[in-house]
Amino acid sequence: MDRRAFIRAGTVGPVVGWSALASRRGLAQEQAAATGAGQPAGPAAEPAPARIVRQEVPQNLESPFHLLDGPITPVERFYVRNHFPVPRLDPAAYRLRIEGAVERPCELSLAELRQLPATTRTLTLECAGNGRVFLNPPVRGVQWGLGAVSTAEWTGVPLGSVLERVGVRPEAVAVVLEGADRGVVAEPASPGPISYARSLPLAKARRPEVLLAYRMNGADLLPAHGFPLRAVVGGWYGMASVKWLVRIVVVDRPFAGFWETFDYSEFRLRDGLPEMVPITGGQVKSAIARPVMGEVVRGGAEYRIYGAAWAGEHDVVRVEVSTDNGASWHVARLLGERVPFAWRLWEWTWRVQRQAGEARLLVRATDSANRTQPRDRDPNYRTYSIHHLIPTVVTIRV
Ligand SMILES: Nc1nc2c(c(=O)[nH]1)N[C@H]1C(S)=C(S)[C@@H](COP(=O)(O)O)O[C@H]1N2
Ligand SMILES: [Mo]
Repeated sequence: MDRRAFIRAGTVGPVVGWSALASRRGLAQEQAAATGAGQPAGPAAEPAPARIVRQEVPQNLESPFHLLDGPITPVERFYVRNHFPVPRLDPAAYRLRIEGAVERPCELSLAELRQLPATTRTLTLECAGNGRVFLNPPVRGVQWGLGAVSTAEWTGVPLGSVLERVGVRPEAVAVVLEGADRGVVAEPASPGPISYARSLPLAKARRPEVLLAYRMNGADLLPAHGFPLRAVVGGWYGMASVKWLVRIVVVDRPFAGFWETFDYSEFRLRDGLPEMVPITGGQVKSAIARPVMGEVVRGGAEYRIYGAAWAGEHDVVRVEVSTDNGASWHVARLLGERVPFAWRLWEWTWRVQRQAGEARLLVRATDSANRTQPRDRDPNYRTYSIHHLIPTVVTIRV
């Protein structure tokens, strides 16, 4: 199908609700541009932009989810989520300060950090606002489509071993991670310029999936991803993985910072009453990479539907696909091996019916904690943790 046909397929037709939503935000067009009109990339294809620009300043870039072709996202396709302009840190002058409820407060240079025993882990990061463009009515915030989620191999020092070196005092309960980036937040208004900071309960901070990383997919971090040092908190939404990490404060009471109260919080019902709690571990979630919204598929042919599924601190145990808007479900094949705190790719081969029309494809995942994606949106999540089922509507041509 050519580029114009693809755009038409994505913007007109009886699927008014979802298509109109996608086209209003330019999603179908961006997908068309990024795929080179749905054709496999080849010498004749237009150069595909590596990422979709959701915001120029500060820079927020979405990974083109439909280009998913393996468990590791190349750095040039890894999404970028910034609240403030990227700070440029001089690696020679860089120091990580560790203070608060510790026996031996200290400052560590990059060279000192790199001398500590390092580990490499494959960890998935997803922005808690991923999928916001699918909310109806529209809500404020970066209008992410499917691709504010990516997976990399992170190399660095476990935060737990650094905490052990400085000696955590018995009264400590949490660890605040602070970045070097600063700015004023307009809505909700911050108390003047603030830095980006998030806390972890001590128990999570000590877990082996929490790294202070300086390498990503085997190369030094790029400025946009936190050079020279960032946290990567496996199993939690991305907001906890503080970039440009310059200070760690161990605290003796839970930290109610801006980025876990005004922002990145959701409602939990306690005794029937809504209570605001910080967003932490990821929901169970899956998404279809191919076909894309509005793609034309051939009736009577086989089509390999594929995508990824992830489940925060848990493992994906089952992925099911529906091609009839949820009336019937088929168990997809999980690809590769289980990697804790990383997404799992899956596939299912669809024998497309020999009848022209439209099909609404759905995917749903179930995890090792027996959580399954809900069909509909839970309003308690505010504008975050979007993991209800999002249809991919395709056109069947015979
Ligand atoms: N210092 C700092 N760290 C940050 C952020 C930020 O704006 N400043 N954004 C957070 C959010 S919301 C996400 S989703 C991840 C994104 O990491 P990435 O840009 O490497 O994909 O970084 C987190 N760490
Ligand atoms: Mo995020």
